[in-house]
Amino acid sequence: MERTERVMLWIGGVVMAVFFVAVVVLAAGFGVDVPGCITEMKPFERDTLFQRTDGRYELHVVARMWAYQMPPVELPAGSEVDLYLSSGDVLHGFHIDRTNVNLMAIPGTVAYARVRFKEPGDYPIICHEYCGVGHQQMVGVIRIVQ
Ligand SMILES: [Cu+2]
Repeated sequence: MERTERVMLWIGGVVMAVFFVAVVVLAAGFGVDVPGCITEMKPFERDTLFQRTDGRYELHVVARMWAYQMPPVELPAGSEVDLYLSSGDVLHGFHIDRTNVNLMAIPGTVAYARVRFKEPGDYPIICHEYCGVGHQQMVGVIRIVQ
């Protein structure tokens, strides 16, 4: 092996190590979390919102052509929401603007994400997966108040 090849292999290894450390630091230090798909929970048919503890809520949303079936959501700033998403018909998207929540509503499964709403205001929800002729009307909102 030539010296240049060895040097390039070392540089590649160091760059990969730096990226790995960056991913670990972001995941542990900044709470970056990858949304998951829950396999042990049966898909639900009804939307619900309830308070689990002080400042912590659980929201169940059912996506159907062409609306999100969800209760009116008005929560205080600083609330942490465990979000469970299911689909009643076809594939839908679920993106909450100004957050990192970006889920797929897949029929027969439940998607999960946890989000904290720090700032008051309206957080629009949009479908980012083409789901039929009414796709562009598929919106919702989460209202956060002081
Ligand atoms: Cu859609």
